Amino acid sequence: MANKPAPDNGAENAPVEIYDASKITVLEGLEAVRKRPGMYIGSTDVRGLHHLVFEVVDNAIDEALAGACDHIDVTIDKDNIVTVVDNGRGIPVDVHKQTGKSALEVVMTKLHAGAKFGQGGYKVASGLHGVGVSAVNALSEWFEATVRRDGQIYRQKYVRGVPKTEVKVVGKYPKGERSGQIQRFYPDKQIFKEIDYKFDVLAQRFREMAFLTRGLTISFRDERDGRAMTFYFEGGITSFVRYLNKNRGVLHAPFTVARAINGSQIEAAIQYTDAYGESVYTFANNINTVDGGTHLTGFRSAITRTLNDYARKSNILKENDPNLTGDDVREGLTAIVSVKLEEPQFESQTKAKLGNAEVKTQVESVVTESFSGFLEEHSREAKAIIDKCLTSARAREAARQARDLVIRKSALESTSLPGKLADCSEKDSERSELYIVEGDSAGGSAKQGRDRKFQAILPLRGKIMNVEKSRLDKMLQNEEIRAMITAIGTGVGDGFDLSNLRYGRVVIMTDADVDGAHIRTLLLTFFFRYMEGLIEHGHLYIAQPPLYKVKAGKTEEYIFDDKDLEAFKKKIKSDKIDIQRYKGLGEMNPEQLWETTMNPENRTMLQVGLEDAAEADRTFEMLMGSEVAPRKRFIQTHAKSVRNLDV
Ligand code: 0RA
Repeated sequence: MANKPAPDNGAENAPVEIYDASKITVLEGLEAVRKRPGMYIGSTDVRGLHHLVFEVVDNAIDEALAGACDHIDVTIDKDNIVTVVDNGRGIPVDVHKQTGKSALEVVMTKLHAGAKFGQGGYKVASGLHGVGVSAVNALSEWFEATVRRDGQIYRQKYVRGVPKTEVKVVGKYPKGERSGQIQRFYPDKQIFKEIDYKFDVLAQRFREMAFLTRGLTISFRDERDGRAMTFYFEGGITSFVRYLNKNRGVLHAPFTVARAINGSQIEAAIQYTDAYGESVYTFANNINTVDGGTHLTGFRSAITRTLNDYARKSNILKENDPNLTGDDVREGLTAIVSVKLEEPQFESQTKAKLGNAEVKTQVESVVTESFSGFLEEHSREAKAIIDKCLTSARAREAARQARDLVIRKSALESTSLPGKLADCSEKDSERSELYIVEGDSAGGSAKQGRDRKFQAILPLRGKIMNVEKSRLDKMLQNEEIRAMITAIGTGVGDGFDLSNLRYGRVVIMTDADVDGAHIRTLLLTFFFRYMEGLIEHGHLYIAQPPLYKVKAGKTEEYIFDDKDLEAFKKKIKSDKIDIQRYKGLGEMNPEQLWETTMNPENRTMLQVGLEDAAEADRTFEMLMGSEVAPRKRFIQTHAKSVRNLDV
């Protein structure tokens, strides 16, 4: 740092540091990040925190996509320091002509500077918000960048984005060892309220990245609790599809295609199962495009066209049979579509939807050509797939008839809401809430405890458990479910209309035991598949009743999980703690239920989101699907928590 005398600016104790013009721009750039972190990383909660990790890992993945790196190690140490090591080429350290600074310093301190240095190849678009590693640097109390390149080890350190050292040679590494980059940082507590990374969230994303980058190994170690996982998938997206279908009955071995076309790289893996849902996930430059886009459109039309053409040619579909519809060919379809583009265009800030028009035709032609070739060469598999589509078509027709019946019935009954519903007096849906409560006795407590002005109660009997193994379509014929649909008012499936929603909040309130969890999963899956709009627009919630009431002397508290119970025991240090465990909602009297779970002033509720549809889908298939073994395994691996819930 320059050490000239301070200019006379009239102030006593003026700062000694002198900023030359270039440094001022650097500071301005990164100061903007610190002033409005949300604009760069979305938020400063745990998501924003994870964003920092993803941003740094994405940079290493770009290096892997360029073919220069095949190992990435991520470590969170006991003090919450994150270290990301890769064996790529290392960020160049030579002096960058425009700025007179080391390229490393420019990449680390200038917003959006990274891309300029990349030569060719596809970019992960530097994470969701495209901010680059300099934003991570700005939001870190300290950052240490180490480069292994040309036999030398270079290092530069930063504090809140400002260089604290020059780029210095700190050592040599032996000939024959790999070059690479080591990024170490500690998120700034002035920015992040809490530093508590979630292992599962990070691991899931690393797994996804490893699937999407064939041959890449990502090792993840969490030294806070010693957990560690390594992801490497020789099969790339073929392995991804196998993973998604692990708990499903498959109709054939996965089919995969990978082809370059007009500068785009198109990959797809397809495998049909005997499940009823569709599990198609799309990616553009490794970004999970949850809202689909042109690659998904191209893929879907290729599948529909190819299966219809084949079914006609092979005479499985006769002259007078109608074509298979898009819905018919999507049932039981598991697929990954991954495209890599030099200039991806995303339609929203969140990058959830791909916009490049040319990609539709590219995906469509690659998939049509290769998938029809697969069907020609595998007639047995082709027949199994088309039979499945025909069964789906028939089931859909039967379901449509059943649904019509429900809708006709509910139209007839439209003036009469279900008898068990205890409605509220508030008619404005923005201010009203519907509690869906498991069991009559809990329903009774909720009815007495509620604020009848804005809270309605619909008790459900345990009976819906009986339909768990059947198709969700059958659920529509269940009386309890029909009462729920009528009370909510929106209708289901294609007939869903949010403007008819009768309650702004629909709250699932079940017991904290195994049956309660079961019913909750079932209801969530029902909402996910038939009233997705309810979740998408944030109207679905899960109530959080307390697990315990504890008393020690005059202190009395409600406790919501075992972690808090331990904390309470530590805090009180008395032998005489009276712990009452609530097994079911029915054990609480109406006042307690209101106080702890329903009163907006005290309660916490979980808002249900559409995120992680892949994992939710997997869990549902596992719990509800036809394969018994994985369900057993799931119950065994969760036996501990199940026992805790049950005592
Ligand atoms: C710019 C140019 C080159 C590599 C990199 C950046 C690079 C960035 C990161 C970020 C994490 N790990 C990284 N590894 C490399 C290419 C340099 C060359 O051509 O040798």
